[in-house]
Amino acid sequence: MVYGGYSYLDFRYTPSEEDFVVLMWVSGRCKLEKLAEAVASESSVGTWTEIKTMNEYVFEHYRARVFKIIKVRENAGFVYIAYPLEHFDVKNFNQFQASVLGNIFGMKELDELYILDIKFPRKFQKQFSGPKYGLWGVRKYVGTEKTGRPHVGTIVKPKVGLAPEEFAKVAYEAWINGLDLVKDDENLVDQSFCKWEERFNKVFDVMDKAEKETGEKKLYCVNITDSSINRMIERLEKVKERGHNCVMLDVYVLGITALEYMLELTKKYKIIVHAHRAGYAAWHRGNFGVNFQVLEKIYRMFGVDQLHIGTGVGKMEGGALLIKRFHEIAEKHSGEEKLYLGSLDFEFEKHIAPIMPVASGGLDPGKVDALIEIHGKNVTIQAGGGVHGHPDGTATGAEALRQAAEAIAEGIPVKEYATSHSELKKALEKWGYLEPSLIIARLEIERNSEILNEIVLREGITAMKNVVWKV
Ligand code: RUB
Repeated sequence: MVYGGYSYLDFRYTPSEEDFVVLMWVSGRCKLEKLAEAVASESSVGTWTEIKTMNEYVFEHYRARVFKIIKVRENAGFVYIAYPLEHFDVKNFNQFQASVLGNIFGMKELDELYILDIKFPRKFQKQFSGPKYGLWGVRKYVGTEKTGRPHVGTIVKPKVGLAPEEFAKVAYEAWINGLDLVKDDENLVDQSFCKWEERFNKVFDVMDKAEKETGEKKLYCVNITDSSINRMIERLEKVKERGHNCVMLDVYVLGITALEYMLELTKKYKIIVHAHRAGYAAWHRGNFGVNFQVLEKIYRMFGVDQLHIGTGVGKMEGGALLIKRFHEIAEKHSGEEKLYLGSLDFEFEKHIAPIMPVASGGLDPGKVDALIEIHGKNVTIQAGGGVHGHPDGTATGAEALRQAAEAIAEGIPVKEYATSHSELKKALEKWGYLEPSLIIARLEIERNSEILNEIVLREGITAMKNVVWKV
């Protein structure tokens, strides 16, 4: 079988340590082999027809190789492609994206193209510096590296609309009542009713006050995201001038170029970067798309310090198994290949430190026990509605969330802790209690990985999405 005059199938090929390995789901209007060749060709050296300018050296050294195919139907299945390192620029993710995650999404013969996972060779990873703080740096800053309790935080709500003074009041109440972190929402930056500089100064003042009163270090993830690099730099300079140590970036909407630039500065200025992933799902959820685990690896390599990865129990997509995998990519050095999850094995270079996983979206204290089953204690638990929606308001909501974290640190079920902590009790009365056993049962289906694999091999990505990712 050939595409554009050349064959890209090479089932005897074993990827080398220096190859990128890409696992994808492909379906379309002709045989899977042909579709796989089309993708390999268009994403590496080829085009739709034979060309007189192709030579053996180019084909041998720079082409992609389809080294494995798992057919689910004649015209659909899982495709494994290896790309040689020499194909790509040095430290230029955009060029990698234009090749491997580029034209192929527009090819006529494809009905579905979903990039499940990418294994980045260690030599490629060496080009990136990773996070300056990461999980352990942030823990050290907040002072929790010994207790190991989860961090707790809130997103000031309403998302947008409060004036700087009102915003600062909410932040102060949250901090003095036990929260470690307060953040802007993804869509709050510099609107006329809440100008960035005024908000930042007011919140910084109350943060300072709260730190003195509580004796704890606090984080304010002030959103500096902007389509103008200059405006982001101006804000960063102001953050630095006041001696503040944390900013937030909407990393997906920024794109890699702006992100890389900003991370160089934040590392130089020793500022912690909280990464909100708003918009990632446009890539992650469709039939043509890229799974979040790919973005997550990139963000860790480039060096954000904390990253939203989903909850597994809250309002946003992603079941327990998938979110556990995202947690693994944030926290662990290496992980196993799991076909039923659509994931390849991974190993980070030593210097690419773990990042702090942020669980956020639809959380409240009653979900904390269940959440910990997925994430363990190395997690930042963030609740917006789940703090400000407490029957007695923000202050009591913050206390309740901190109590839930203390319960975890002491190894006491949140439900039990609530019997002697009225703030927590009221939160559970309002939102209920998610039994951790439900999540444990969901996680346990992994024990039957052979059965899960069988289902996925029989039904393809639909089973992955409906049976495994949503569980
Ligand atoms: C949280 C919220 C955040 C989500 C984003 O508010 O809306 O923006 O965490 O999702 P609330 P994700 O606590 O009131 O639900 O973290 O999955 O990217």
